[in-house]
Amino acid sequence: MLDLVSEEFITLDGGQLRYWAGFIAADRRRDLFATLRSESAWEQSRIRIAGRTIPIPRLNAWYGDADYSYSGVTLQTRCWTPTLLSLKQQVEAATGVMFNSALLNLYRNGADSVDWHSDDEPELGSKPQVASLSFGTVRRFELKHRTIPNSRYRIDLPDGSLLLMAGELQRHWQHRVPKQPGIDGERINITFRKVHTNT
Ligand SMILES: O=C(O)CCC(=O)C(=O)O
Repeated sequence: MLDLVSEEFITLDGGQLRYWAGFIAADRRRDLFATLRSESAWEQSRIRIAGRTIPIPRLNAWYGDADYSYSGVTLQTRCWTPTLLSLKQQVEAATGVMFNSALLNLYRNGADSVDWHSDDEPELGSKPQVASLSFGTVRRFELKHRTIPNSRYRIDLPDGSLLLMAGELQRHWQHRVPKQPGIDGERINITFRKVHTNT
């Protein structure tokens, strides 16, 4: 069956979001969540802050063709699973953007989060396009402009949604998934990226 999924364009000051609310068909979401949850090589990464090494508040896993590190965290690269490859192809067909890597995040409950950052590592190129696919519990996704005070945007990302961060968004904006006390359910997020290995 052909699923008709509508795309929404959200223009921010100096950046762009493209959003598909029901990108993954409703009858596939539960199975995909279960497969990603059980098949992925979840790791507890640690970062060094003020001389102390602390666990980050989520689990993650890195799949793809290239090594990757961010905020001092280096993740072991795993080979694509059939599930991830097929999701990557679906995302590429919708967005027209080719990816060679995926960072998976598992938020175990509302105490897990990712703090303000941009996906602007040099190996992602000058205008990184990052496609964010969500499964499971709805979590809030917030953006704030780096220099324009009070310039913020937020969106609740539901099960099966796809958000593409495009244009110069990573240069001008930061994003985060804040803690949401009271949320019990798990969420898996996949960010597909293009890592340039020869820069
Ligand atoms: O979980 C999300 O929606 C965002 C994840 C994220 O910001 C990242 O992996 O860089």
